[in-house]
Amino acid sequence: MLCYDKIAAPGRKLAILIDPEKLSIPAIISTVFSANETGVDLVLVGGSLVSAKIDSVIEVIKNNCRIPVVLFPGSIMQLSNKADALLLLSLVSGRNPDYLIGNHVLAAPYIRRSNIEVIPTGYILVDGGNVTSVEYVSNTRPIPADKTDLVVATAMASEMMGQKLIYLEAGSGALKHIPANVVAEVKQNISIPLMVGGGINTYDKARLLLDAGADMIVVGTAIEQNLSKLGQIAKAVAKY
Ligand code: 1GP
Repeated sequence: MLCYDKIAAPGRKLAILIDPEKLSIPAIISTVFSANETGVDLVLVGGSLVSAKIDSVIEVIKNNCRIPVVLFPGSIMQLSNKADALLLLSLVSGRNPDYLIGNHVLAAPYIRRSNIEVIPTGYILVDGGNVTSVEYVSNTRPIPADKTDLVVATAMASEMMGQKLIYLEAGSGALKHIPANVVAEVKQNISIPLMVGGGINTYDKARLLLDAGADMIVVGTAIEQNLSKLGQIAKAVAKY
């Protein structure tokens, strides 16, 4: 099954984010075991800094679980042909051409040769109450969280331009997750799947955003800090 079909399948889904620079290999193995037990649907791998060990991290993950592994690259230095799929992120909330198309041009021949499944993704950064790595590194401004109309229009434009997935991002470690009303409005105005991440660190927040219409939520920092949180958050995704 293609990773995209998994994301687009009906029902609530949970992805975890593993940043190779933030977790040791033993910690990654523990995380993956826990992900297996809690029914995690997808493992995203990526981060803001260059990781020399991205290939080996993906191999470790794949050797310890059967959950699809999807690249979530912070830069072209985080590509790998070991993963099952690639979120080809276009940072459509920003106006930095490198993150809209420039890096994609540089990476396209490598991506084509690697034969990896490509998922074109409209990546929308919304203000989460603090300056996150993605804002700083991409040198773009997030959309203010109360400008729901701008977030919705950005998501609509992404779909019209051919993106197959929308990722609403408050940024890793965001103080405030994407507001539920923003998730709901975006969901009502697009027909492609919706992923939501950034600052989701409790069952209640996960539940709120899934109830609002997120097809898949992404959790990173919470489980980096306390792996036992994964079980709690996963309950919000329990298949009804
Ligand atoms: C970051 O959306 C992901 O790109 C996950 O965010 O680390 O805050 O869970 P957190």
